[in-house]
Amino acid sequence: MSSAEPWTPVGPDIESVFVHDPDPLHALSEARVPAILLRQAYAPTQCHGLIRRFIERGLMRAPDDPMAAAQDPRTRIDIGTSLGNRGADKEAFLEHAIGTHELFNTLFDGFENPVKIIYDALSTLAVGKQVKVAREPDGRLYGPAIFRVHYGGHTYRPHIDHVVLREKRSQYAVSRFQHQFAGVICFQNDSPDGASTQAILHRCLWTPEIQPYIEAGTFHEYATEHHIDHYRVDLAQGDLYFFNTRCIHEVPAVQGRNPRIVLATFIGYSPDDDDVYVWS
Ligand SMILES: O=C(O)CCC(=O)C(=O)O
Ligand SMILES: [Fe+2]
Repeated sequence: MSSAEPWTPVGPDIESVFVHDPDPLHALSEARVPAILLRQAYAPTQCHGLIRRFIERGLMRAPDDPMAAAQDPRTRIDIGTSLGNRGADKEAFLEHAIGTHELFNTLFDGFENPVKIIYDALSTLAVGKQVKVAREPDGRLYGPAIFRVHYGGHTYRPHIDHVVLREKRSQYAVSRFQHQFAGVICFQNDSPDGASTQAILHRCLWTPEIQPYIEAGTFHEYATEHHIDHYRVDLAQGDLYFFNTRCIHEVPAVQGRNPRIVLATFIGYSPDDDDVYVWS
C-alpha cells in the first residue's frame, strides 16, 4: 500500500471533496485517501452544551470528580449501543438499541442534532444511495450512533473494525457489506490545541498476513520495516471525519485533563448496493 503518491485526506468541506472525486465513498473503499475530513461540521458551542447536559444527567462523569472516578473506574463510557461490545447477544443488543433511540429522541432538544449532521453529510457523499440506520430484515434497528467518552489512559491499539473480517458476526444483516467505514465527530479533545491525543490511520489495509503483528502488538515494527505511511487526523472540536476501518488505525492513550469524547458511527458500504447502513 505504500506508494509515491502522498496520502492526504479530502476536505475541508463537502464541495471540496467533490472537486477532488465524484464518488468519494468509492475512493475511501479503496483507501485511495486516508479520510474525508469535514472541518467544523458541528458547532463547538453545541458540543459544550451537550457535554454539560450529559454530565447533569449522569450519562458521563465530570472530568475532575475523583469520588466519581473512584466509584466508576471505567476509562470508556458509552452513551449508545455498541455492536462491538454487545453483539454477542443479538436479542439483548437489539433491545438495548430501542432504549438508545428513545434516549436520542429527546437528548438533543434545544440543540442541533449531531447524529443528523453525520447522516446528512454521508447522504451527500453516498451519491445515488440511500443512507439508513442499520436494520435486521424484520425491521429491528441497530443503535444509530454512539458517544464514546474516553478518560485518561484509554488507548485503542492498532486494530481494524469489520463485522466480517474481525468480529465474524455473520448473523447480522450488516455482514452483507463489503466495506466498513467510520464516521466520527470530535466532541472534545483531551487537551487544548496542539497537545491532544489524535487518531492515526496507517496506509495499510488489513490482510490475514498482518493479523499476527496486530495480535502480538508489533504492528509498529511491521510498519517501520515495510515503510508504511500514516496520517494523524488532527481534529478540532466539531470536526467530522470518515475513514475506512479496514485500514489499521489507533488512538494513543488519552493523556490530557479532559476526557476525549467522540460521536461515532460505523458504516456499511458496497459499490453495487443501493443502501448504505449506519450503526454503532
Ligand atoms: O475515536 C476515534 O477517532 C476512532 C476510534 C476508532 O477506532 C473507530 O471509530 O473505529
Ligand atoms: Fe476502530
